[in-house]
Amino acid sequence: MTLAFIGIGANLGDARQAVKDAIVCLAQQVGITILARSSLYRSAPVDAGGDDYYNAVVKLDTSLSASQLLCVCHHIEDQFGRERPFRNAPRTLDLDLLLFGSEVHDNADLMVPHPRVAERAFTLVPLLELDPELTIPGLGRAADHLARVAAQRIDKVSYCQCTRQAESRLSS
Ligand code: PH2
Ligand code: MG
Ligand code: MG
Repeated sequence: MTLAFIGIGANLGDARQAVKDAIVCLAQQVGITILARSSLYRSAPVDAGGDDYYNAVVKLDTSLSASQLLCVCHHIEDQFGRERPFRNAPRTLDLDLLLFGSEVHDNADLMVPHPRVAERAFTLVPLLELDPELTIPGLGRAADHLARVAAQRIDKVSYCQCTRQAESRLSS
């Protein structure tokens, strides 16, 4: 069994709902046990256009290999209607294999750790929420990379919109 982290992102269609549904979908896969999920975050697009993204990270235990897990991720992206018209195009769902135990893979089909995992607040911040002591193979302590992403806008949002609406009704 291997401990892995998957980054989830979406900024097309009902992106907020897609991130939540993707976690349910991952949890239903054979060979995957979700151990924890980060908060839901809203973030400004990095190296990309379109609307703000919704992002989250899940921590899971898996009996799959890294390439099998990536294959499951791509299959789920397809089920969510993912299209790839150009690099970093707005997307209905993006599932990125961020970390797979201590494994390092560096080939065109499989790059783990994700090459930009420590350069982006939308992956680094939720990862650190799940494990403040996390180390990234080849990069050391994840927390040491936070300063580099400090200028990237990212805000924690509630998973449940209805609760917030109810709260604001009560307080008004
Ligand atoms: N994904 C990208 C490119 N830029 N920006 C944000 N905020 N969130 C993302 O998930 C994201 C991005 C490519 O996968
Ligand atoms: Mg991505
Ligand atoms: Mg991707």
